[in-house]
Amino acid sequence: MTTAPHPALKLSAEVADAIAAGRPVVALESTIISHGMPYPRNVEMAVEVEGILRDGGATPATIAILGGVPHIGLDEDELRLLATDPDVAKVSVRDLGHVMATGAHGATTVAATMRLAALAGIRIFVTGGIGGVHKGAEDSMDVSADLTELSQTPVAVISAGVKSILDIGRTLEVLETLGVPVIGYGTDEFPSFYSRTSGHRAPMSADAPEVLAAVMRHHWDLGLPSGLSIANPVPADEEMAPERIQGLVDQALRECDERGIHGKDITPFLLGRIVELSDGASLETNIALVRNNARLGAQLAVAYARTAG
Ligand code: PSU
Ligand code: MN
Repeated sequence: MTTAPHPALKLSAEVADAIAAGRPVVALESTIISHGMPYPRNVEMAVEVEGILRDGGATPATIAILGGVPHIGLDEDELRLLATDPDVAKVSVRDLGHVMATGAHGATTVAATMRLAALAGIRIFVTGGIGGVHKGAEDSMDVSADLTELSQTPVAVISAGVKSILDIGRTLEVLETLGVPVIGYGTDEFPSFYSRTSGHRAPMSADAPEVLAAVMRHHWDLGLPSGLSIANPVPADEEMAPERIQGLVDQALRECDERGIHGKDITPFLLGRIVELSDGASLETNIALVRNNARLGAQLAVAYARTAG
C-alpha cells in the first residue's frame, strides 16, 4: 500500500518513519492556523490537536509551504511562524506552483492539504470545516476548490460539516454530482459546523470508525478517484444554537458585501467577523469541534491501518 512520498516534499523524520512503516498518520491543514483563527488560540489549537492525535495512536502531519518547500509534519516553531507571520499566503491547489517558485510561506487550504497529503501517501485528514458553494454562487460562481479536490484526490476529510456562511444544500448537490461520498458520523443529519443540525439529511451515515475504514477501503479498491467527506457533528454541549449563529452569519455576510470583499478573502473575513460578533463564542465552538474531529481522526487512522492487507 505504501508508495514513496513525492520527492518535492519535505517530510519530518517522525512522519516519514510512520508512513514507511504503515503506521496511522493523520494530515492537518494550516489555513485554519494562519487565516482561520486569531493568535494565540490558533497555535494553541494546532499544538493541542497534534497531542490528541498522538494520544489516539496516530502521528500528526501538519502540512504547509515553508520557504517554497511543501512540508509534511511541522515542529512547534514552524506552527508558531504560521500562526504569527502576516505574510503567510493562503494557498489552494492553483497556488502551489507559484508559492514554490517564489520561495514564500504558504498556509494550505483543505484542497491543497489534500493534494499534498495524497502525494505523501496519507489517506486521512482532520480539519474544522470544508469550503463549499457560496451563497449567491449562481451569480458569483464562487465555489471552493475544496469540492473539486474532493472529487479527484483519494483522502478522507473529517470535518464538522459546512457552515451556514455557505449554501449547504447546493454544496451537497455538487458533492453528489462529483461522486464524493458524504457520510454523517453518528447522525442522519448533515451538521452545519457550529451546530449539529442543518435541515439537510446526511446522504449516508456510519456509527463506528471500522465502518468508515471499510467504506474507504471498498471505495478505493474499486479504483474510484475521489476523496470522502466525513461529517462529524460538534458535541451537543458545545454547539451554538442555530438561530443565534444564523443572525451573526447574516450580519457578517452583509458586511462582506458592503466592503466589496471577494475571492479567497471572503472565508477568512467571515470567520474572523463571526468570532468578533459572537464575543469569541464561535471560536470556542470551532476549537471544540476540531478537537472532536481529531479524536475521530485518530480512531479512523488506527482502524484504516488495520484493514491493510
Ligand atoms: N472553514 C473553516 N475554517 C477554515 C476554512 C474553512 O471553518 O479555516 C478554510 C479551509 O482551509 C478551507 C478554506 O479549505 O477556508 C476554504 O476557502 P475558500 O472558501 O476560499 O475556498
Ligand atoms: Mn472562493
